[in-house]
Amino acid sequence: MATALHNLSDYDFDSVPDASNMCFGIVVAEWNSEITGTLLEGAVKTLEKHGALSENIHVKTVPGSFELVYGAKQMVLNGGYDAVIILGSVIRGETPHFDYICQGVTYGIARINATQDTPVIYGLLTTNNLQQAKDRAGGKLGNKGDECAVDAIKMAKF
Ligand code: DLZ
Repeated sequence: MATALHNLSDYDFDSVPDASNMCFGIVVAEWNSEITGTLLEGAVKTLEKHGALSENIHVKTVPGSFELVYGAKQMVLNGGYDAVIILGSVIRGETPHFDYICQGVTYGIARINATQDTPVIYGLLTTNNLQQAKDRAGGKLGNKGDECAVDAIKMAKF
């Protein structure tokens, strides 16, 4: 489970299906945009590396991670996507706000996955500080965006 034991950008290239006929929706949170922008870059680059066409990758932004659930739901209900990816970064502060946002997003996305037919990939970084987020957004532990792209292709094929 610990990302410290696993680089988020490492995977077996040949195990990933061809994505050239697939269409993806990505919802990105604007909060902590330094982090979420890098997650987005990784996700798009990895989808394209596996054949996805740029015109078949549709990106929408929402203000914060809490809004990712609404964004994903709209994409699932209206978009005709093979898979949807959510990308956000929640960094622990001094109040319990962190826990409420993380729980809300996690349950919300799980609920969409349990009730709808389009897979939603969970790219929410939930870290204790900014450095931990940087480590997972193109830093020493790879890029969660890469991992989400690979998972989106595999789930689209599923
Ligand atoms: C309010 C808030 C706080 C304190 N922290 C974060 C954060 O670290 N990451 C994030 O994506 N969003 C944060 N937000 C904003 C909430 O997700 C949400 O946008 C607002 O509460 C409005 O619904």
